[in-house]
Amino acid sequence: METNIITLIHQFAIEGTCLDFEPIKSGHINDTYLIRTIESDKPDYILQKINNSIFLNVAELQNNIVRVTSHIRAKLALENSSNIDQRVITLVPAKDEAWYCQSSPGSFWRVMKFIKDSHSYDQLSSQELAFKAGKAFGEFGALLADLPGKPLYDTIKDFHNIEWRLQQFSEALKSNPVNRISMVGEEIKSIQERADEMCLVQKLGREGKLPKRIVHCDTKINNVLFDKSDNILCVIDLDTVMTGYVSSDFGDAIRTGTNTGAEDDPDLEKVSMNLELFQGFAEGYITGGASFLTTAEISILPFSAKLFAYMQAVRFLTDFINGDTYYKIHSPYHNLQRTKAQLKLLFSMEDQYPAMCEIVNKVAKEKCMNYA
Ligand code: ADP
Ligand code: GN1
Ligand code: MG
Repeated sequence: METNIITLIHQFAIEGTCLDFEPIKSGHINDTYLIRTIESDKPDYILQKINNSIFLNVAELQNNIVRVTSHIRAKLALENSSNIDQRVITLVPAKDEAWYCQSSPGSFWRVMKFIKDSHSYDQLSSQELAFKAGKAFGEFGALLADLPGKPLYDTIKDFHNIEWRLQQFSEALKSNPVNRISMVGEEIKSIQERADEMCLVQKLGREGKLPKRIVHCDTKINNVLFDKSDNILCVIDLDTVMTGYVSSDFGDAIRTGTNTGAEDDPDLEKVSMNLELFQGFAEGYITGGASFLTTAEISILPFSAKLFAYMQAVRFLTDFINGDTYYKIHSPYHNLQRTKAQLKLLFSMEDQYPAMCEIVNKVAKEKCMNYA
C-alpha cells in the first residue's frame, strides 16, 4: 500500500519531497490521505481515491470542481483577498495535465493542496461557531450565484430528490434481498407516515415556486475549514456541487452540526437538535446568503432541516435493507443504528418546529430587505 500511495502522488505535479502519509477516515464515500512533504516551505497534499461506483463520470466531476474553484478564486482575487490559497481548494494537475489519474482501469485519483493550519468540526460547539459555519455556506452560495456558462453536471442524478429516494426505498422493500425487513418494521412505519409531507420541496420546485441554483449538497459541518483562531477559511468537499435547491445546504448542515449526539449514536438519548445552534446557523446562513435568498427559499429553511434528517434516514435504511452496498460501515448493523439516530433527530426537530419557524422569520426580517 505504502509504495502505491507514494507512487501515485508522484503522478501529480507536486512540489517538494514526500515524507509520509496518513489516511483521514472521516468520510463515507472517498478514500482520503494526507501526504506530508519534508520541506517546510512546500505544501502538504490531500490525495483522494474517487469512488467511481458513486461518481460515475469522473471527468465531469473534476470539470465541475475546476469551474467552481476557478470562479471563487477569481472573485477572491478581485476582492484583493490576502490568503486565497486558504480560502479555496487548489487542485493539482497530474503530470499529463489532466485533473485526475488512473492507477488501474476504473481506479481514479486526484490531488489538492492541503490547506495549512486548518481544522474542521464534526459538531458545532457554540452558537458563535454555528453562526460562522452558516455564514460560510451562505457565502459559498453567494459566490456561485453568478457562475457563468452552462449548468454544472449532475454528478449524482436525483441526489437530493426525496421522491427518487423514496422510490429506491420502495424497491428495496419489494426485493428485500437479505431478509432484513422483519427487523425494521417500526422504522419503515416512521418513514412511510411522513412520505407525502416530505415531498414538499420537490412539489414547490415543480410549481416554479422555488428557484434552482448552484448548491453544495454535502454541507456536513466538517466540510468547513477554520483557521487556528476559528475564523472561517473555506468550504471543501466539492464533489456534489451542482444545481439544486438551497434546502439541501441549509438542511444537511443543521442535520449534522446541531445534533447533540453523533450521526450514528447508539445512545438515542444523546440525539436531539440543539435550538441555540439552529439559531446561530440560521443567522449566519441568512446573513451570508442575503444577497440571493428569496422569501420562498427562506420560508422553506426550517422544513429543510426536517427533510434532511428524514432523507438521511431513508438513505441509511435503504442501504441496510439492500445489504450495505453504498455507505462504508464499521459494524454489522451500522446502517440501522444510523437510521435510528436520524429518525430520533427528526422527531426532535418535529417537537421544536414552531420555534424553528419563529427564529427563521425573525432573522429574515432583520437581515433581508426583500423578505416579506
Ligand atoms: P469526504 O467526501 O470523504 O468527506 P473530504 O474531501 O471532505 O472527503 O475530506 C475529508 C477530510 O479531510 C475533511 O473533513 C478535512 O478534514 C480533510 N481535508 C480534505 N481536503 C482538505 C484540504 N484541501 N485541506 C485540508 N484538509 C482537508
Ligand atoms: C456521504 O462521505 P461524506 O461524508 O462526504 C454522502 C452524503 C451523506 C453523508 C452521510 C456522495 O458524505 O450525501 O449525507 O455521507 N455522500 C454521498 O453522512 O452520497
Ligand atoms: Mg467531507
